Amino acid sequence: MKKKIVSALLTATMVCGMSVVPAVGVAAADDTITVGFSQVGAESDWRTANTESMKSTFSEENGYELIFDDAQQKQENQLTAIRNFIQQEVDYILLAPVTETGWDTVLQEAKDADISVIIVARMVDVSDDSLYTTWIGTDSLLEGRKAAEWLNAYTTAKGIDAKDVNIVDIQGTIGSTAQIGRSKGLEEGVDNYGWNLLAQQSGEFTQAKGQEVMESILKQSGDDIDVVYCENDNEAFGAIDAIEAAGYEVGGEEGQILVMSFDTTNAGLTDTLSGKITLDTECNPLHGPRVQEIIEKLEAGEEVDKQAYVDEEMFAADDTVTSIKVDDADYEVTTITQDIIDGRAY
Ligand code: GZL
Ligand code: ZN
Repeated sequence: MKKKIVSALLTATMVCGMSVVPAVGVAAADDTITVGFSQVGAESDWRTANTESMKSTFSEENGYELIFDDAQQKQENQLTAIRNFIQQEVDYILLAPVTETGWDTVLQEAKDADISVIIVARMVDVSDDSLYTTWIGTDSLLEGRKAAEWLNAYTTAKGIDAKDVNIVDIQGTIGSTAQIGRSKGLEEGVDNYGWNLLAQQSGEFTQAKGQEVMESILKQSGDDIDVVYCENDNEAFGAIDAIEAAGYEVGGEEGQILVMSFDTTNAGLTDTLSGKITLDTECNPLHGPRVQEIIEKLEAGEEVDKQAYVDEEMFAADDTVTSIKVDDADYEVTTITQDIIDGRAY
């Protein structure tokens, strides 16, 4: 536990636009930085990679003491964890919020205790954004829009009329940033291109729930389904099992059910290579190094941006579509190979 540095007022003098911050009166302190991390749970491969990235970054040898809490996807457990971190007077609180709302009170308590809160991966919807220092995340709405543009380009290239595209949306945890953004991206595509949205139901980002939801929707309208839009890879694994168990084939060809997914985990890209998943849109879980960069800046008294996005790619089973456009920006669609999978960090 780093003793609270009693630092005299750091005076910043502006010299031609660059702030020079002399360290004045900073008492010596044991320099271990204590970080309390409230993690959503362990619901997906993406989450496992995210946890691993944080644990390997905030290690003892790197000068940190990490207090890790797995909330099993329950907000009340995250609230308890954050209050424990405040009690333990940690130096920083990292929060991966299970859903966007319900954080104002506990973040006010952290602010009153003068503890910086860094939001990771998903976003919080709070009345006053001074309740957190910064947010490291991924742009889930852009991810959804990219996937929808790909679907339009893919069906157009295959000569499929939009009104013949019947889609099932297996949503993520309702109210989480990733679900809100990915669902919205698809819904905009439905409005723009005229696809039919047959069903939307939450698969809670897990394989088991994804399979269960897919089974029930297949019973109702199996023969009508052309596309299943899974809001993460683990839902896709479950949906594929259900589709195949019901006697249908997954894939991008005529008569098959086309599966789209998000996260580009190792297992997800392996299914893309085999053609079971036709498009996997990346969502990068490796937030550890970026959060560490932020903490080091804060420790040095530097300003940090309120939001930092990471770049994300798209991987497809074939080269029917090689690039798409969202808001005048071009995004490459990479045909997946085993070499690419072998060369990735997760
Ligand atoms: C994305 C993250 C999502 C992943 C899922 O930022 O919140 O939660 O896409 C995970 O795999 O469960
Ligand atoms: Zn993302």
